[in-house]
Amino acid sequence: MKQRHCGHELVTDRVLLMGIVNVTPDSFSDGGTFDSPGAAIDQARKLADEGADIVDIGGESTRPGAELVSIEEELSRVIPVIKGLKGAINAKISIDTRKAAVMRAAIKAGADIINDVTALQYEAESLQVAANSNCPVILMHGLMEQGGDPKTMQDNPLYDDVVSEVANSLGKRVAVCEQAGIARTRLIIDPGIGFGKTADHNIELMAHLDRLRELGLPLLVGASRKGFIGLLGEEGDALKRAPGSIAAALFAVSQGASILRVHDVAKTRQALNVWRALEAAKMKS
Ligand code: PT1
Repeated sequence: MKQRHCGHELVTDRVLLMGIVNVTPDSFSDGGTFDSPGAAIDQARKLADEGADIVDIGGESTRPGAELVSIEEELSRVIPVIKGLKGAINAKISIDTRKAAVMRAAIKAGADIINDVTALQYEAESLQVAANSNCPVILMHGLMEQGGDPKTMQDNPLYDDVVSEVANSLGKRVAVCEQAGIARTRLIIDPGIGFGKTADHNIELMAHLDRLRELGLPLLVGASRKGFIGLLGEEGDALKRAPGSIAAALFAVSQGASILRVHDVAKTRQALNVWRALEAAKMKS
């Protein structure tokens, strides 16, 4: 088995599960059930009890077509949740935001990890906020070059070679981060499945995750319940996409992914345990 951790502080040879906690009224896959701090805290606790290594707290939906939210609104959604979870769960807390002020406040409230779907490009200040913290940072590819905003990112995503372009773009962001004083051992890369990508682009990226692994950093993959799973699995209802999501998760791990961002933590862990045991038995014989 290839080493996944690259000397990284967060990642070991055990695949980490990041459980998704949307603190948004318009969330695509949980119907806005978690739009109050209490409900989001309960959901995060449930995911931690299911064995999530990380809970990812997001107050701004970045799914295709989503509307912008103000800093004040985003802060009022996520900060009470982070404060309510700090010290109350075993899982680490990541803040899913592209706003520097939200990162700063979240870290102060107890967030352990920065997860930015714009790879710290949405606001100039974000690089410094990340550099001044000690947090691991997830750098996701999201087609910022073509004005990547959730509202328009799916309008007409174009690539000559999606795998090379995502790898090059992430490689550049890694270099910028290192120059800004963010140690390489804090960086995690993510192809950004569904962000400015057609289903074919997503499939191409999933099939060539090994090319992203060449950057020598831990790889996070978030495919859970997304549109391309619905397409391949022929399931229009995002809430019914756990089986397809788990298939994608296992495939991603077989291609070297270290962290999986998922809705269904217990189900994914069960699948991973069975798959890993069988793989280990195969290696021995
Ligand atoms: C992700 C991710 C994320 N995804 C990271 N953070 C979302 N690091 C939010 C669809 O096609 O993959 N990595 N934060 C959710 N975004 C989407 C995108 C949800 C596309 C749904 C789709 O259905």
